[in-house]
Amino acid sequence: MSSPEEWTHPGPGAPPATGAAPTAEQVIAGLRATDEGGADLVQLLTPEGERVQHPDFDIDVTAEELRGLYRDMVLVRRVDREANALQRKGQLGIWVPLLGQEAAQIGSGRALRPTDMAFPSYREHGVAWCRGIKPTDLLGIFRGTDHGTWDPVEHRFHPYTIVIGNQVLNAAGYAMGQKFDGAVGDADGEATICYFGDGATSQGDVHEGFVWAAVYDAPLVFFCQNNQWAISEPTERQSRLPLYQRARGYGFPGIRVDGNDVLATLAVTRWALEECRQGNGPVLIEAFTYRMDAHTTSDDPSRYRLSDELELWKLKDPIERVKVHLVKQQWADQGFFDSIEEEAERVAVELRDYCVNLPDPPAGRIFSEVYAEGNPVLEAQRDEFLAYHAGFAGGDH
Ligand SMILES: Cc1ncc(C[n+]2csc(CCOP(=O)(O)OP(=O)(O)O)c2C)c(N)n1
Ligand SMILES: [Mg+2]
Repeated sequence: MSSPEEWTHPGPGAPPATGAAPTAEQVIAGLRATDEGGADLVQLLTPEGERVQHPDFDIDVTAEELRGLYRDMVLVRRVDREANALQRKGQLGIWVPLLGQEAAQIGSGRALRPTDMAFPSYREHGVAWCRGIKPTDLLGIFRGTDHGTWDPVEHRFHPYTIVIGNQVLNAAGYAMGQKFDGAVGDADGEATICYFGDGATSQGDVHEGFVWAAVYDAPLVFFCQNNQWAISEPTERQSRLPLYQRARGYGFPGIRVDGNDVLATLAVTRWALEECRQGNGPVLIEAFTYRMDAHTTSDDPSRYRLSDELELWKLKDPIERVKVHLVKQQWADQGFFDSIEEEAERVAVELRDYCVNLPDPPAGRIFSEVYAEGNPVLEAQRDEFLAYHAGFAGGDH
């Protein structure tokens, strides 16, 4: 077997996928990234910017809506690049890039209604944008001045979760609550979306979340961003079959969408959320995409993947195809593109200024929101810590 599609879609007479381990050379060459996601991939906008039809998941978007999606993607990419640069300048402790995953995040994020709930992992800066969280509010966690700045109830966006797959359990419980509260069952129903990666699908928490959501018909969209890598581990080390097909074993639908296609992602996520609102959840979406940058700023992907893989995925860039389509349709002119660039620059300047001026929190802050009520052991630790700090020039910091 030579191609990843053959590993995962064996033809008649071929050995079953479970027996078809890729060779070391295939893994190192990153061949999986050269395919288009297989026959079942839902796509509405090709990498060349051509609009294609799909029998089940079509969508009508106006010129204004598409310009809006383009603006979202350009701005979150600019935020991402700026934050990455701020880490390089020593202004952030770490940054988790979203580069390449803008369409997966904006397409799904814009499918949500204000009443829906979202559970992110740690890379969902684009979804945060769609939930009305200011880019500056993302910085405190990565500068180490805050545990999480936004109000999860107000924004209906849970704090970032670093423990891989753990938010799937939180989301399953939340969605079961929506069901028990009777918030599900018609077009006005509520739904929950939960974001996790391809690597997370190997975690026990994700399996448990799938089981609970399935047997309680929870209104939960499992949104897996298959960006082909879990730090240095390729998807071949997570599964012997395409991830969306896992859903079948749990008894709910699984769909693979082109995660670099904002229209297809919007259409599929809207459909999945609607299914959940009506009480037909859960649904698994596998957004087939690519992590174009390092796992985090602490990672060096040149140690484990070849640059030709990245070059191939650059041809499938999620923003470029929308730009090409807007131009072809004459839905946007140069003035529009220039104005978005100017806006992106303003957002970046604001982000920089905010970051370098973020005050250090008082030393006792890390003790203040651990328990709802007083705790003598923690208070003793806090007092000792504060006394230690007071021994330095500058005191509290
Ligand atoms: C329970 C747990 N195990 C290990 C880690 C270390 N870790 C952080 S990110 C990561 C890879 C996750 O890959 P994936 O789920 O594909 O998400 P991506 O980072 O690609 O978005 C691992 C193993 C962790 N944070 N939590
Ligand atoms: Mg991944």
